[in-house]
Amino acid sequence: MLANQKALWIAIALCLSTWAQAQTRSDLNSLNSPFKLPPLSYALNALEPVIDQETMSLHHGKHHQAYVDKLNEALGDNKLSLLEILKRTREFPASVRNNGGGHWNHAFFWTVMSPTAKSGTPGKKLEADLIKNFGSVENFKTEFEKQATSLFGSGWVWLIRTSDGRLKITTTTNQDNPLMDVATEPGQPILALDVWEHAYYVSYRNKRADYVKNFWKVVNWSQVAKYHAEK
Ligand code: MN3
Repeated sequence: MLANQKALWIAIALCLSTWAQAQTRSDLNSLNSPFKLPPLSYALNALEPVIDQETMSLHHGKHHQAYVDKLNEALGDNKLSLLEILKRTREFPASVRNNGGGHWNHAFFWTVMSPTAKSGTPGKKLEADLIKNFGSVENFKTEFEKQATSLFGSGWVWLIRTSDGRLKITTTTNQDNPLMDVATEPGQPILALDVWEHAYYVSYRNKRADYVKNFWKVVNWSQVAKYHAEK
């Protein structure tokens, strides 16, 4: 009994640590229903002062959990991978599009952030590609911030790779994302920022621009570089 329990805990710990390191886009895409809330790979207060603990607790534990629960409910007996859902949102009720996007977007978003001290730099390959596509890393950041602050209402800002290999900054409304069949600017996500008010209102109130500017302090560049390296 005790040995079994120990084995179980080791298995759980392995699953958790696998998720924490796993991160490739295809790992996320190939998750199958019924879906589960992925654990964070850092503490709820680890992103302070950029993102406060209360925001992280609500955002991960309540908002993201609700997307997962409602997605499972909406899918019923349909057994699909997350990518299959995103590619077929037209076939499903709006709740699948909204909550499927909500689950993918947040699961991705948590991984592109890390505690301040570890955030690092884009690395040579991503940096070179940013310079090629935007002129400089600073120009890229300025353009990303501009789109993040000018997006009306709730949505997301993305750095994507388009099918012709260019890097591009795009926005989506609500919980849509560039992988969806309904995306007007499709591409492979490399970086994402949630600009729904629930992502920043506790600390920043109506000052979205301050939240967006501070976001760079917690960007997990080594993970973003992994997404960039992935085709
Ligand atoms: Mn959110």
